[in-house]
Amino acid sequence: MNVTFHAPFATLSSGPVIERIETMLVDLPTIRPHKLSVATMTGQTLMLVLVHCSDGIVGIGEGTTIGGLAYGGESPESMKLAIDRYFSRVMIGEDASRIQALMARIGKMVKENRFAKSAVETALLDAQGKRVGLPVSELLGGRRRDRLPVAWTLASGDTARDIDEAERMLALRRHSIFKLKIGLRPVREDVAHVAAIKRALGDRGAVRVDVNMAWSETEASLGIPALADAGCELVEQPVQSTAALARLVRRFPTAVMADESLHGPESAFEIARIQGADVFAVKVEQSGGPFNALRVGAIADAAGIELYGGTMLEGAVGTIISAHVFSTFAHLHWGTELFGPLLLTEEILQTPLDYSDFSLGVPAGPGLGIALDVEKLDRFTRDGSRSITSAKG
Ligand code: MUC
Ligand code: MG
Repeated sequence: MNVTFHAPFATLSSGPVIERIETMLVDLPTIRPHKLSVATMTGQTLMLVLVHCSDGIVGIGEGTTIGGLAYGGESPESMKLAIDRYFSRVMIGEDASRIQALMARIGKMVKENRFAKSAVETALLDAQGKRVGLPVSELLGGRRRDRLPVAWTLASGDTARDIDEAERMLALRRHSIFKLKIGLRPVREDVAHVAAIKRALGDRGAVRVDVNMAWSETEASLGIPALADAGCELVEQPVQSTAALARLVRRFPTAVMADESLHGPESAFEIARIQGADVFAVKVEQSGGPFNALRVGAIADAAGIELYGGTMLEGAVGTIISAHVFSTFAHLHWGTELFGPLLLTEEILQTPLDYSDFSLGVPAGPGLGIALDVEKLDRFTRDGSRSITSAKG
């Protein structure tokens, strides 16, 4: 009898290695000004990262913020710098197929920088999916759904214009769930704005609001019951403080959702521990990448907290990695808001995403299942922003 003995910690044969990392900033206009309480956006900057591997496969990832640094500690420019200068030196020459191990190594050398990590992890997953011929959703445990409901955000700043926009979305059968951005005006004016939109839409459209932390706890105490009376079904991040959010959850029956308070698994655990939200807006970038977004989802499930698939108003790449992640969630009670590419004037994919029947199709091809339109990207890439880092420096 032949018996083969294996060394207990023998390393497996090495897979394809990372040869080059390319980054660029792509500036795209929005179809109209997008007014949030933290910023008014007239354009969006995508930080794209391309991971070139020795087997000829290239993985794509995206990092996107809202209003530059208005929403958090990272900007597209800071992500690009972090990847060019610090991530690359950890990644180049490493096995591209050992994604979790590589992300752990990066985590030792690079603290924080959740959005940049998310972009890089996305690119590695895209490459691995292309390599093994599977959609990223299958690498993440397997999709449970092929389509995701998609909300649209009404944020023109004008009630009549928002109603027109909602009517257009309903007629196109693109969206029937509407998230209204409020918090810039006095509470009473905001409530009147929400009530007017809900009155116009009736049962044809669901109405939710996102306050983006603009209210004090006192304002929220006034606003939440008035919004509920107006027919609003969900209030997202009305206040900044996690403790105040938890108090509001206890005081009002209306569903209250955490967004900015969530920064990945540890914060998810902390909010779950204090029963500080009814719903989590899971965002892949805010979570620190696809794997951490899955962990946030698992914590929510264990705590009985409902889930919503959030967006950082990403372009196509960031939107589709989110779609792959959200397609695997056991429960997705509140649907998603993966409409980012529809807010941009330019199509950057060879084949546009499938937005129809009030939902987004999760691509079925290998990796992310999308292909960039390179000519279009070249046209919108910020001058001098494209850089390539390789072993030669
Ligand atoms: C946020 O705070 O949720 C999501 C939709 C939108 O219009 O803004 C984002 C950010
Ligand atoms: Mg939000």
